[in-house]
Amino acid sequence: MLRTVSSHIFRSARVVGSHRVAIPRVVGPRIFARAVQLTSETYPNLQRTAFAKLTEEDIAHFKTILADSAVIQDTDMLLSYNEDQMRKYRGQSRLVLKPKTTAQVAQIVAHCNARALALVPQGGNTGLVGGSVPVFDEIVLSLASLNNIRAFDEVSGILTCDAGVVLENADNYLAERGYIFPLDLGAKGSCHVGGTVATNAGGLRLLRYGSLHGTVLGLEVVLPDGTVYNSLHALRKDNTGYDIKQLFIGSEGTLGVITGVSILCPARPKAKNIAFLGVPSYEAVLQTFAHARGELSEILSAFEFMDRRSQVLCGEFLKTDAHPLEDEHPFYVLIETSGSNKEHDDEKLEAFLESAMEEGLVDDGVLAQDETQLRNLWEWREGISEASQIYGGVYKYDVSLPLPELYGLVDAVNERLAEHGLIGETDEFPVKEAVGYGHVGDGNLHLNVAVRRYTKEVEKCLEPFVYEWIAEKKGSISAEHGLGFQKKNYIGYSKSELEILLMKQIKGQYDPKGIMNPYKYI
Ligand code: FAD
Ligand code: 2HG
Ligand code: ZN
Repeated sequence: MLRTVSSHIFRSARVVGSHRVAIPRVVGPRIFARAVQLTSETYPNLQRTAFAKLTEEDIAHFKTILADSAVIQDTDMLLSYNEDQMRKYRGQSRLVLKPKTTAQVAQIVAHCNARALALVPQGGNTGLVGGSVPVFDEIVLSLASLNNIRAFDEVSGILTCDAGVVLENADNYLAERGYIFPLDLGAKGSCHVGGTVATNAGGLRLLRYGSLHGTVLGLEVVLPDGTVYNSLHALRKDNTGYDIKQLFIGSEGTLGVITGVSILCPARPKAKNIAFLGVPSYEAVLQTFAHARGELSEILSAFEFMDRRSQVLCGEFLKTDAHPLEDEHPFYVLIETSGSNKEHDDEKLEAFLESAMEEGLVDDGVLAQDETQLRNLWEWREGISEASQIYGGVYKYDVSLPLPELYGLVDAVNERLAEHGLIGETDEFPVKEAVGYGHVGDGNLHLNVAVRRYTKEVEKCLEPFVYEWIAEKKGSISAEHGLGFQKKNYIGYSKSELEILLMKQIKGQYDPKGIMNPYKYI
């Protein structure tokens, strides 16, 4: 049974553990009736840059570096490397290369640079801005086979691993040693450590452990000319000159191929609690957050919010109508605490919940009592990302906004879609639903517009409207997913001309031929 804090505090609680439904963790081969449209057809004005075309001699050369099985040309096998997670973008690559060592990556990249062949580094292909798949015929350089743990220091907690280690595998490895990976996200079963560094992913624990710009201590990167940059010395303090590794964190494969990562991992918390709460308004979500920060302070490890519509969508995805809270609420909040003393944490959390109820911030809620319930409650938050896609497609906007303005974007978009007659319950409307949720603790909203089909009309209705709205409120058009293909034309809404110029200079310096992940970023 889920535990109510006390009967007078929480009006209802539902048993969720007994019918636990698992979110598919691994993004596997996708079987869908409708083919994804080629990106070059969706955007017919886009021109292929004059990169070289792949020849039989190139293939023969790659086969001198890699085993034949790591040189993939089979059309069926190429499909999943060409299509993105949202089934929105499709490239036309005719070649996937799967190196197992940094030396092989370096040889491949050097050859591509000499020949002016364009490349797309690819991790778990879970990125949400179309950055991980080719646009035209770029070669896909998959890091999936570069997947060994290199070292772990049980005193300092510093992990050094290959870029292609799956995030969940890294975390499981650390769990056995009493440590935790400082980043967690819904795609953990598929995304790579290197991919998360390349995107500077934020995720569910940023509130507690901070950004990868702080936790990543060193990187190994194959630069666009094939040189290997290595800063895997893993020192916590090093003030000798520019911090070069920072450039690659969040560079989305445009400056080099990350092949190794060393990262500082915290001790795994011994005690964990999850409270799943129903709250009456967005204003109450914010007040609950402020209250939680004050009352829970050092044990608060996540504070996530979800609107009602996102929960309906998630129920459809999870194929259950047994929501953790029986009654409907306009908003929901998931609070996680992590600490070293269960009794202490329980006491603190209960005191916090009691006062939040008394102040009318929270109407209802449940607490997980065991690991299964804990995971189950998380699924109603983590599942929304994939749930948003079940009708056919999704337009995703991952934005930073001042907290008081955050949810206003969801209302504004719903109104605009209604005004344009694009949203409705029946099939004639391309848009099914626009939902809002996200990492309140980080000021990060996820606006997901669930569509039955991708259409130019919907895209034009949403863009640049969404970006203009964000710029007006002095927010950022990408909080954590990056720019990729989707946002490359809109960076000016969040960065000044000078900043963009400086970025272009850096790109030109590292990759003068522009072979690394072209048509993306800037
Ligand atoms: P890919 O998708 O393969 O690549 C992403 C980008 O990085 C591409 O531009 C690619 O070229 C580049 N890249 C990949 N590997 C390398 C490398 N080794 N060297 C150089 N460049 C490389 N993001 C968040 O920030 N927070 C979340 O909470 C979150 N939750 C998610 C939940 C789900 C269900 C899904 C599907 C995605 C989620 N994401 C989230 C998106 C997030 O960007 C990715 O999951 C993750 O960071 C990408 O890792 P990946 O290995 O799949 O990289
Ligand atoms: C999350 O926080 C991820 O769940 C994914 O960043 C968000 O799918 C999304 O839009
Ligand atoms: Zn997120």
